[in-house]
Amino acid sequence: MALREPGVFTVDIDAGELKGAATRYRKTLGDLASLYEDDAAFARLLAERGPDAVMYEVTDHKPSADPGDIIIGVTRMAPGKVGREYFLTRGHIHAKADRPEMYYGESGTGLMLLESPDGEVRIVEMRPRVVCYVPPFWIHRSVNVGSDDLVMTFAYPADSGQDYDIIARSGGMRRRIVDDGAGGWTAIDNAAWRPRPAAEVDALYGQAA
Ligand code: S6P
Ligand code: ZN
Repeated sequence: MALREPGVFTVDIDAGELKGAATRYRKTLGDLASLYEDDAAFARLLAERGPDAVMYEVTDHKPSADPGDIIIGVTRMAPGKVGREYFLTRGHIHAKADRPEMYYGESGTGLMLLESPDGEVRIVEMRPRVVCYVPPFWIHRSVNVGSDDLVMTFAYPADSGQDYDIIARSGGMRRRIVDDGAGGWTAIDNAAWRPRPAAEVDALYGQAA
């Protein structure tokens, strides 16, 4: 049997990347329209920084998409806010929804915002050396609530895939993470959020069979 060779990479905390990893993508301000509550604040930031401003960047090693294999990588997120809302990733549920993930805090302070298909919410505070286990079936989004880059290492099953549309279909995630007025953060209800139809929830959980 032809085995794969071991992979060796370096987590470059200052650069916020996995050195030696072959794949990389960036999400710019222009890519993230409609994720934030305050359209006017988003338009102002867009005018100020331009659509190509890098909001977050992922470097990863994807050896294959085989069941049982893993993808490992590093996410670096810039700090900042759109209006009162802290910078966030698009967020997703895994396309194979029963696939989990782990995140490890390297630098900066942030949150892992989690939402179950039936609308339960959990928030995990991330800082260096904190490991977050994202269980199967949880929608997950990272939020940078600090004033520096948030850098996290992650690993997840190689056949997971990502479904981004689940968040748009419900009018966003149920909670938004905003400035509490004292330099910290607080979670508020997203007024546009709609519960997922029972058939959609059942179809997701049906994937566990
Ligand atoms: C993939 C994993 C991370 C995110 C990355 C960017 O399952 O959770 O690699 O892709 O943190 O977030 P997003 O929501 O834009 O994929
Ligand atoms: Zn994921």
